[in-house]
Amino acid sequence: MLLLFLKSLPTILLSITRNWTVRVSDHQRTLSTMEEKNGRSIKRKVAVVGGGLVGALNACFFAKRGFDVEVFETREDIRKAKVVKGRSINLALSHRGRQALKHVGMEEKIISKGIPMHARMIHSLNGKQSPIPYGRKGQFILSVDRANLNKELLTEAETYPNTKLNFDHKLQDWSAETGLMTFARSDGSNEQIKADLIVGCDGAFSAIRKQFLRRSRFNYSQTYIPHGYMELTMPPINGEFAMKPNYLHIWPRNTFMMIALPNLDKTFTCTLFMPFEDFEKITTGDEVIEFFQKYFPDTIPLIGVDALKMDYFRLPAQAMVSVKCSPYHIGDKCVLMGDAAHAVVPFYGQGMNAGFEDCLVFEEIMDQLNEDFSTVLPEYTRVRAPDDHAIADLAMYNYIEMRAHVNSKWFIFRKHVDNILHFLMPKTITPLYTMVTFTRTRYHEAVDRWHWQNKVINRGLLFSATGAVLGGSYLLIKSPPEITKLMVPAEKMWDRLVLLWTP
Ligand code: FAD
Ligand code: EGU
Repeated sequence: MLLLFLKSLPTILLSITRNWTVRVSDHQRTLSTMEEKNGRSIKRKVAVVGGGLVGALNACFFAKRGFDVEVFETREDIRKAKVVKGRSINLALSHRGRQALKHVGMEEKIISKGIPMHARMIHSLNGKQSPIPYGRKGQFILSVDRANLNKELLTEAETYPNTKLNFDHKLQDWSAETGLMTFARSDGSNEQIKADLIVGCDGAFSAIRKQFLRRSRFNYSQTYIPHGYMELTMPPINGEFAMKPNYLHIWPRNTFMMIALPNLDKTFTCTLFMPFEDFEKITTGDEVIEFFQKYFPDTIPLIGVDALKMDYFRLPAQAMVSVKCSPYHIGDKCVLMGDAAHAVVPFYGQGMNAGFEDCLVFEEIMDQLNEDFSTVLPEYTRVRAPDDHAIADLAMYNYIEMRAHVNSKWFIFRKHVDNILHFLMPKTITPLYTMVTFTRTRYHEAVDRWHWQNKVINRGLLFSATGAVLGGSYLLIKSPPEITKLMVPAEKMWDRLVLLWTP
């Protein structure tokens, strides 16, 4: 009897799960992708909301596991679109992002279209350029094109027979109780779709997250920084890059900063970071040139006076927001990843990298806990939230640090100090950016280690200073005749003090 029951269990389960999708659109329809294929076990349905960088990568991860994946994206298919509007043109891809891409077999394809950046190039006000390597020879980051990366990931997701991409599907609302989602189409119609798991990858202004906000014990904070950003294109000169290509170019100017990353078409995308109020002060083309003449004079001939005057007014400065929240899940129904879970300010070049690593961490937990959503989701929040919060804090910290007192001299000095200490004590001191950029050290552990290292460095400095004072005193006592020459007579000292005080 029991045996009979066990034998028929698959069939029973099958009939229960058969109608996993209920599409109730203007014309009600039910998807029937669930036909049994040669008795293959039925997989649950995962809806990935948002077909941006993290959503497209996540689709690959879930498809690889054999889930039935559907991606829902507001925009039209960017592979067919003529003009792609959206945030930043290129991004710095580093180790964490690469490891995630590698897991779905996409690393080679993406890096082959990336431009390695082995060092920063610091531009001083007087036009001097100073390279500061990121690390050893093999340590570099890559400048990748956002649109291309997104397209490649969507195409890769689509190669799995168990994936379906739905464009022109804007999530309006969803129910945490039933998992029923409502999408708006551009023709004014609505569609309702149900899934076993909803993965919210819909960016910093996530519509999925809205349901989280209505629940008790959900922590949420968002901060807009006073800076905005604007992208300017530096064209090639005589068919060649206008500056050295394999660098991340930086113009640190305290409250203002510009960064430039190379593109495959031999242009650079320059991103100007500046307080909104300063952006608003500049209202004419001549004022733009005047401003650049004062702070970024070396870039004027490279971008071009006319282009600069045009580019600056093409789009208003864009805002940057930092979002932290927890938990990342609701029951066994829904989980947030990428910017939807943690938007970070771009001052560590880690937003996408962290989002890609989210997918990889989720994947690792799926392995550990046998794809049981009811345990995987809480575990994911437990493991991942402290790390995402740590990178959000770090990026914000770096923003505050850079705008407070980082000019080119300070930037060069600090990076050299970091590198020298690392060279002297490679086992004890690893620069923070190295742990963040070139390892998969958990972000929160990198921060802990950084604090610990700073303590060691400060103790070392205190120790050296004490040693210097003691050693100096010893020498003075040992050879007193020498000192009388160094000492300033009392009356002379008085003159000096008076001089100091008189304006
Ligand atoms: P998004 O890229 O925002 O994608 C979200 C997707 O969801 C979009 O396609 C959107 O259309 C869709 N969507 C939104 N709402 C809905 C809805 N209601 N229904 C359906 N679909 C919806 N990161 C780095 O790692 N390195 C860098 O160098 C770097 N530089 C940056 C520079 C700047 C100026 C900025 C602003 C960010 C930078 N970032 C960088 C961060 C990076 O851009 C983001 O972390 C990354 O894009 C997050 O990807 P995402 O898929 O989570 O979100
Ligand atoms: C900002 C905007 C230099 C792309 C942080 C470094 C960034 C990027 C740095 C943008 C900086 C700042 C680091 C990388 C990277 C540096 C880093 C910042 C890429 C601490 C497209 N930042 N960015 N730190 O060390 O670790 O070179 O828009 F100016 S890559 Cl702000 Cl490594």
